[in-house]
Amino acid sequence: VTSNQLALRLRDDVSQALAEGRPVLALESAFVSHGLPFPVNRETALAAQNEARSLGVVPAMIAVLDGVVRVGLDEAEIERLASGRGVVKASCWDLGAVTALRQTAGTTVAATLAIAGRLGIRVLATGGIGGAHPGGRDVSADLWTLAHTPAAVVCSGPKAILDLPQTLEMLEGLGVPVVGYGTDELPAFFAASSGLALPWRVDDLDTAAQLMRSHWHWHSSSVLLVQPPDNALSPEELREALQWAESEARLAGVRGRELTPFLLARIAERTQGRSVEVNRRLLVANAGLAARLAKTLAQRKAE
Ligand code: PSU
Ligand code: MN
Repeated sequence: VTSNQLALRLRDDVSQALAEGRPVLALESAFVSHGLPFPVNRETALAAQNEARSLGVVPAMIAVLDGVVRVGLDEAEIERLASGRGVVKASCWDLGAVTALRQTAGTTVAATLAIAGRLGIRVLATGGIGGAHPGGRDVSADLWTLAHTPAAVVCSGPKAILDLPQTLEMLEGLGVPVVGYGTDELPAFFAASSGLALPWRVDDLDTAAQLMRSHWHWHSSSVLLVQPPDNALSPEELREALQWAESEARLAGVRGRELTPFLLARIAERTQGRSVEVNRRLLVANAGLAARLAKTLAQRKAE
């Protein structure tokens, strides 16, 4: 489907699945263009897609290619995002510009959610969402977009580089439920736990789907379904790497959309790639959980 005016193109398998009410899983693409190093980024993207397909769910990685909003990518297109050359990172405030100016962009959770939401794709998987950075001056657009888009976002919590208590408080204030999948504690992306108690926990997908349907009936925000990584960094290793990364960012004066990629890259350096391995595994695991959730939601709808 191509609409010149809207510069939107859905892959055939995605538009067919949507038309027939079969489950579709949205995948963000900023982790490919800006989150992980090459070639782990490409392999992770392909593994996440395969995970969804093996569960009978159509993966729809969302990105902007030459100014066209694309929903569902093939290998060559993922390769292009992964190579990083001439690829920008687009959040919500960039969306109009990257399309009008014919740019190529990996989309953040916020931008991906905005697009998926408009198309009626209700489940999105990512590694970790953005949130409030320490110091309070930088807050990700992810939070505000979650606040007004009815979707399920499966992740391993907010990224460990954030002020987690503040991010959780903001999610509460914005009316975005954070639900532990088999956990009582907020996972912290690279770490299995943050020490922060979650308001709610579910242990099966039927209950998760029920919770979401009820939530969306009364409110139009996203629900975060969170699960910890199974190969987390130790708290000490993470704390040390994080402190170093933050001081490097301060020294280099990095800010704005560069900050998250900069911190992730420094942490990868400091942990000799162990953080990359955690990130890779949790992205694939989250795609798997999200795909099973998408199936459960589609079944319940059909009932
Ligand atoms: N998850 C990952 N790696 C990433 C991201 C998420 O495992 O790189 C990206 C997401 O796209 C998220 C973004 O929306 O980082 C947050 O960026 P910012 O803080 O600039 O909003
Ligand atoms: Mn930011």
